[in-house]
Amino acid sequence: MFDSGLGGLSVMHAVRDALPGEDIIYYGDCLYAPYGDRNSEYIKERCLAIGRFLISKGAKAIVVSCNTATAEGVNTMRDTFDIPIIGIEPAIKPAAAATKTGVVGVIATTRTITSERYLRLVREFAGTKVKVVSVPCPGLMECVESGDWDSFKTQKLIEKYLHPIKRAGADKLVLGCTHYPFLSNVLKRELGSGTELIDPSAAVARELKHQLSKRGLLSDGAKGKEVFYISGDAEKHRAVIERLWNSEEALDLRSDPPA
Ligand code: DGN
Repeated sequence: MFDSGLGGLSVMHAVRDALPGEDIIYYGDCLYAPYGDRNSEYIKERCLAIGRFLISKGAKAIVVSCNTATAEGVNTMRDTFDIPIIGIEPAIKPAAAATKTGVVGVIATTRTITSERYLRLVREFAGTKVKVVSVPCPGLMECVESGDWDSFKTQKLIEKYLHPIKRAGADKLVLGCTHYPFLSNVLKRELGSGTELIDPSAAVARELKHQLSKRGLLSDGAKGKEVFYISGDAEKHRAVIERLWNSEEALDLRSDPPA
């Protein structure tokens, strides 16, 4: 699995729950983050470089646990590699199907919200019946990366980004960036109980399980291991990864390239 940083760990929790026997390699591309405001070519190149790295380490499938990288790079990865590549996308479809007020809010990176893939999702699943309020949120992923999950600064940023969504009367908030589930407490506090957060991580984990099982690739091991690779200096991120992954076991944390 990989993300431009540490947000993909929210998807990794869901994958670990669904597939307890699999070994997981997580690649956090912290040195090249954020992807959110980069151009498409840059993101595609990172996707290919990380894909090659994960396959060289024995990956039998890759989860692109980043909405931005999925929007820009998942097709290129599928054209290049012959293993299952599972992406993650803003969950417009379930949100549009479930909204009672007819208004869905989406928070994501600028790159995701302006991508062709995203615009197509909105056209296809919201159509003219459901109003989608899409808000790009520069700076929010950095709040997660720095461990700054509930500070005054983070609360203020969230208040600003949620304002148009609240004003429009949304009763569903789609978390369109894998960093944002780690901000759920502040998001819920700001929105109140009438708005539900929608996170597609569990659906991504189910899809991965389905793809592995279809190919007879499911592991029969009882307890899989986790290895965390970080581009650049992994130690700089240790404390935040420990909080986000929240395991009793010692982290197997490595730098790429090795320090
Ligand atoms: N976690 C990434 C996503 O889901 O889009 C975004 C991180 C970023 O590069 N801003």
